[in-house]
Amino acid sequence: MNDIGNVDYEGLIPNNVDLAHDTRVKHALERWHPGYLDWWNDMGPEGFQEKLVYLRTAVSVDPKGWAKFDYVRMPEYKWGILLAPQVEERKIPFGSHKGEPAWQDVPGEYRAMLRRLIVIQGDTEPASVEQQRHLGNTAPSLYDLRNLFQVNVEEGRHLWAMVYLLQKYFGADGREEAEALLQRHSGDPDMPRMLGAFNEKTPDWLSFFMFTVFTDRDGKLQLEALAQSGFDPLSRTCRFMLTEEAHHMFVGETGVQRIVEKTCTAMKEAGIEDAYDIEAVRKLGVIDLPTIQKKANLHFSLSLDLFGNEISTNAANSFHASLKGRFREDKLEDDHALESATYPVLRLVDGAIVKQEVPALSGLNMRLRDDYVRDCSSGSARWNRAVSKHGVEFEFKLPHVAFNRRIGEFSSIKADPSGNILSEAEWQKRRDEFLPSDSDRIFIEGLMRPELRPGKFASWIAPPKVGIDNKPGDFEYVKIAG
Ligand code: BYC
Repeated sequence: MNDIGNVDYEGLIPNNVDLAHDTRVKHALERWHPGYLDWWNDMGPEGFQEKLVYLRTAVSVDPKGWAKFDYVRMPEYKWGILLAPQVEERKIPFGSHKGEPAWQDVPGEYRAMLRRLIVIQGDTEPASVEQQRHLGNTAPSLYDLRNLFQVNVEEGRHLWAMVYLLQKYFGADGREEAEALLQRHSGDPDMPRMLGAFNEKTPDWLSFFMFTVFTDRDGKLQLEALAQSGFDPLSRTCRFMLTEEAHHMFVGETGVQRIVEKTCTAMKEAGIEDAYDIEAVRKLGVIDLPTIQKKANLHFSLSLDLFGNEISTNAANSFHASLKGRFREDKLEDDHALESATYPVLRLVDGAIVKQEVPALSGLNMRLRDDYVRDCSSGSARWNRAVSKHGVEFEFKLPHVAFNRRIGEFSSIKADPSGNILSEAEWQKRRDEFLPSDSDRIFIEGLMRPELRPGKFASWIAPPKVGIDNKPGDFEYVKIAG
């Protein structure tokens, strides 16, 4: 199991964990598989299940050669169980077990805590597929349609990754949790997904791109933190998942960038200088920049909620237990125990937003969130470069962390995107300046018409600079007629 670079595709479930010799887990996964396929068919991409899609499949966990491109029907995708190669003699990098050999089995005392982390991670993966299931019907091109499906099948595989951990290491409770992951559904009033942002709708393609920029990036940061885990199978699983997460953010960042480019080009051609002349810009069949900013405000603020509360005993406990580390823990230079350290956190004190030093262990969610915010600014910088290249005066900005929050201290106040506290009445009056309004939604919905001819793109988005797998511009990424 240790150094397997290539994947065994012989059995029903491709894997590099020697499932063939692990009959208990193999049978458990085989029992779970039909329910998974039912879920995929019922809750996965609507309308394209029988189509051939040009997808990338992992065939090795070697970083240089792990992907193979070919036409596949999505329900026949090789989901599989893939872990990054084991690092020989890996030591736990943080927490009270720092320096001990990484655990190959679940430490009994941390069983419940570890299971909770794995279940929450697992719950987000199918949730995002559910949220995106109608988007195929309004795809702006075959290129984008294929990228959506690539993201979807990989989220499906990430669910497999968490289910494997549950079934291999958590016995009967793990099997129950694996079933429940298929029973909760995004937005279901009775059995919703566990975290707020995963019960929101992804109604249009701008939302999809923003989701992959901001919410998948939460995935990246959380996976980086779990990749540090003292529980080695979780660490190895997350390390492999991270290789796929990067592509999801690429889809989002370049998706928004292509929308911004199309808008700026159309504005310049029509001689429109004022980015806020929304009516004139919309008449060109493109999305005005202020509306794009409002979508970014919405998805950024929803994603901040995924980092939990400002002060969290859960986060402190899972760090102390060496289960969940910090972003790139192994690159940080401190004692990796944080027993006496402090960390500055923005808090609400007597109705004002102030920075306070708190015990570093309790502030770990915020530390991860700060790393996240820094990482997000690379996305908005990319869009701003596109705007300035076209000579348009406009700047995308990430809103303040107190803006539009539902989790944590700022959920009890209203703030504008600059972090000024507003009264409830003022918020109600100005809300549509900051977040997509009904009329913005109706306008965007009106643009969402499918463009499924090879090489063609909807009016509101520019073509990509290069094709997937270096394919030419008119490549048939999804065989619609076949
Ligand atoms: N919604 O102590 P606190 C991804 C709950 S995304 C609802 O601050 P903690 C992906 C919390 O559960 C990455 N409830 O929480 C992206 C707790 O409840 P209990 C997913 C929330 O535990 C795109 C209570 O409030 N992975 O991979 O420190 C596509 C107290 O809160 C929320 C992970 O998140 C919320 N937003 O932090 C596909 C990693 N926030 O237990 C995939 C695993 C908090 O008291 N999860 N609560 O009943 C964790 O590390 C932590 O659970 C959280 C929350 C960071 C999420």
